[in-house]
Amino acid sequence: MPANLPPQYHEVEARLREAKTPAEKIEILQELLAIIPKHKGTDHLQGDLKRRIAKLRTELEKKGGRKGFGLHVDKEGAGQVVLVGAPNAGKSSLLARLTHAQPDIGAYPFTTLKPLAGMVEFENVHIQLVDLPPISSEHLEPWVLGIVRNADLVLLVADLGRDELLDELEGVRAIHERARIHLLPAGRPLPAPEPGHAVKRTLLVANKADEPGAGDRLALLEELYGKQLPILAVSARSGLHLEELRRRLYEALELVRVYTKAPGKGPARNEPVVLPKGSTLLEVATSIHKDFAERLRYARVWGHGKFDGQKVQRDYVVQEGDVFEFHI
Ligand SMILES: Nc1nc2c(ncn2[C@@H]2O[C@H](COP(=O)(O)OP(=O)(O)OP(=O)(O)O)[C@@H](O)[C@H]2O)c(=O)[nH]1
Ligand SMILES: [Mg+2]
Repeated sequence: MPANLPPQYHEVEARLREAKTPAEKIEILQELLAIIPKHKGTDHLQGDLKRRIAKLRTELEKKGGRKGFGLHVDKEGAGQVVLVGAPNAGKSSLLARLTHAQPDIGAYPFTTLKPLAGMVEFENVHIQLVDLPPISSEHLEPWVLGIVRNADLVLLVADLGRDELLDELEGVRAIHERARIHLLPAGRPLPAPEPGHAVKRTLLVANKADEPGAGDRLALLEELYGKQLPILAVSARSGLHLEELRRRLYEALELVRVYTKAPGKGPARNEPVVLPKGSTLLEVATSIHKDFAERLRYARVWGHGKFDGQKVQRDYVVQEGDVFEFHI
């Protein structure tokens, strides 16, 4: 063993001997990995720690831990957004800042082992945000990409604190491309995917904008990625642009909010019906209740494009902020 290990290493290593469950051991091994200095002299030790982590993970999965790992995250709210990125980029920190979820956050890579969802509030809309294990060629479980494939929007998280951020981003994109998942810019029309391929609206979130040198790295990122993906610099630590991020999530999901009212009453402003842009009146009614949709004759609308109380039919394409009074 190399002699230049910091003293904490031996303290943490002592805890490893006490650890009982594979999950505890993984956690401690990850801490050790974070502590050791990264240079040629520790290559062997780093490799050894990584191998032990991988072995324990396999053990956990065989024990039926997989069930609890949730290979699928049920959709909730107005849309499902997934946090995707290299290890340690700050995905879990963003989840913690934007929702009430309480993920594990660590100063070392591979902290997150399973998906965790929380709800982001934007005005009166609830959007589901799902934290995932990192995307890395060192270790990647196939179900992670399965969840990405099923999501409505991808937040690709880059780490402005690291000089390697461009290589890491390329790595993450390459892994998706190999899995036939194409990360395309949010805010532009999505082409229809070829059979067997998936196209995902993507927003590039450049996290850790508070780190020294972040401005220069952001400039580089904008130069190389600015034409390919919309970029928003944020800091989960300082809170910079997190409110803007909430709005961008809503916009990128391409939704409309409409309201319902009973005759003679005001609209229920805190309970929007949220549907994809381009939805019709019939789809609004169906999302409320199927029977109701079948019996729908017409609605009166209060909104931007129409005069107040104008009658509209089932095929009317609803607009942001429309208020409907249904008649059956
Ligand atoms: N300076 C700074 N540090 C941050 C920021 N966001 C997260 N961090 C730190 O970065 C480290 C990694 O954060 P996590 O949120 O665990 O990162 P992750 O992407 O979930 O990591 P994995 O689960 O390993 O993929 C922690 O030490 C965080 O405190 C930020 O905006 N600025
Ligand atoms: Mg994490």
